[in-house]
Amino acid sequence: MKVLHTSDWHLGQSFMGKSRQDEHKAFLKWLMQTIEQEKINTLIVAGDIFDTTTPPNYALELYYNFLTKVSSFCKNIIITAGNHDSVATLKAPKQLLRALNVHVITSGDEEEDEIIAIYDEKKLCGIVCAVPFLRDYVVRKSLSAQTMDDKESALSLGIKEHYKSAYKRAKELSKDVPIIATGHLTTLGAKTSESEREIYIGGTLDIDSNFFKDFDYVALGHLHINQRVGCESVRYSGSPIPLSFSESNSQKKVNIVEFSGLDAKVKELDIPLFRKLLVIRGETASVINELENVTDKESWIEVHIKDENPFNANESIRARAKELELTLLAVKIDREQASLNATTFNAISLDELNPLEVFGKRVELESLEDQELTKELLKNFKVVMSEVEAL
Ligand SMILES: [Mn+2]
Repeated sequence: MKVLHTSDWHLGQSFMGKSRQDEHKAFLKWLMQTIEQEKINTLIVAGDIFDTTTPPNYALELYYNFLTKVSSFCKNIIITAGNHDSVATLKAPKQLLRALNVHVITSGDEEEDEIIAIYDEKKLCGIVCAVPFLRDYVVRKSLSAQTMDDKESALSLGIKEHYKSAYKRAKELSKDVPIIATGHLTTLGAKTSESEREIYIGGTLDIDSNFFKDFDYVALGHLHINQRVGCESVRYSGSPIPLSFSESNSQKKVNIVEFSGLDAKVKELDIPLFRKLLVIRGETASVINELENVTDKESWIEVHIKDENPFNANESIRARAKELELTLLAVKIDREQASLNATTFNAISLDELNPLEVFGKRVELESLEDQELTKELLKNFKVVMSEVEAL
């Protein structure tokens, strides 16, 4: 059994108003060639296939065209839903895709069989416990009266039970072949980037790599940086393209996993970079100097400025970038400097803020005296935001 593990494609992402269509197209073409060349017989995509619950048509087209072509030479394709995916969107073509050897697991509820047997020439060679992003309603019910802390531990507990039961069912099928688990979650001690959305409100799961030690390989999604967690066989593949400027320096990879007996040997394979994201930091003069030296005009650029007068700096940097025909997507005030001047900090543009911060600024205008009320408003806004995102 030879497995290729990838995740977090985020097809259809609109990045500060820019489409990622060309990059995704190039990635899927590369992936298809890699699967063929490496003679992969099991492809695992561990969640966040699409960026939003209502992906644009071109993203759906990329997805279906890819699956149609790959299924002619890769006999087992396993797609699990992430927190960005709509269960309904992924589920709709489930039966149809089954005819192409594509297994789609969307919610992991009792109606979905997450245990997938992998055959090679009619011989059982592995089992995948295809666990998607586990939504609240699947892992815990009627916990509304409990406190946040209890909710969190109940959630961690529920998720752990879900994996234990999947492992048990896999082991009942065979004791001699490798058992792989998939997951879409944050494990303790893993590296995060700016583009992963918090999955569970205020929740940090009490799940570390040690919990997964029974599985022979764990194919994780959700975090966008390729990494091992704790041991060799528990890994995130990371996203195939940088999804935020904070990922601009991390080499994007897929993991190729080969087994000798139950032992997983993992090779990290570099994905070619199809478009550079560039972060330029410094004082106005040095930023402008660096902009003048950018040779790859296709790059997308974010600037962090250190300047006494950020408003003027913002204007002159944007004007120079325009003359140079560069794509400057955001100008921000250097974070260190921003926090130093916290009391006088004014955002120079919306680039600076996320929706929660915008709401925070709006609440500030009300000059509320009741601190608790302010806290409560922000918390509720966070809950509403996550519910909207989960639609
Ligand atoms: Mn993701």
